[in-house]
Amino acid sequence: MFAPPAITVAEGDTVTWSNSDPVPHTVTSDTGAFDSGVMNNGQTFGFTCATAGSYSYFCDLHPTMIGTVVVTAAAPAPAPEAQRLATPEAAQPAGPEIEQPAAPETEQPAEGESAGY
Ligand SMILES: [Cu+2]
Repeated sequence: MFAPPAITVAEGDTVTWSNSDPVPHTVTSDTGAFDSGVMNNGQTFGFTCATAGSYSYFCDLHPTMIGTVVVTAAAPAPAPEAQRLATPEAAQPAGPEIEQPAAPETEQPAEGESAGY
């Protein structure tokens, strides 16, 4: 079996399968996006996920073995204007930090706890 059966990666990542079984397997895309061919024990196969999408695959020798690679789109690069506005000055705090006193409720004992009898 493929483990894990489903994996999510980002565009540009490479997924590598390795066959740790004593019997041969393949990693074969349902749509022909990739096909490892027969992989014997210890062999590996890598697929670079250049395009976002969902890629179902199976083992050509054991068609009940199935898996999915979900490729998410890479985050868009920041616009040039946004980069110009992100100056070091804007990122610094405006002044000294002010410590907030603890809320009084948390400092007092629960009501009735210190009452005598
Ligand atoms: Cu197989």
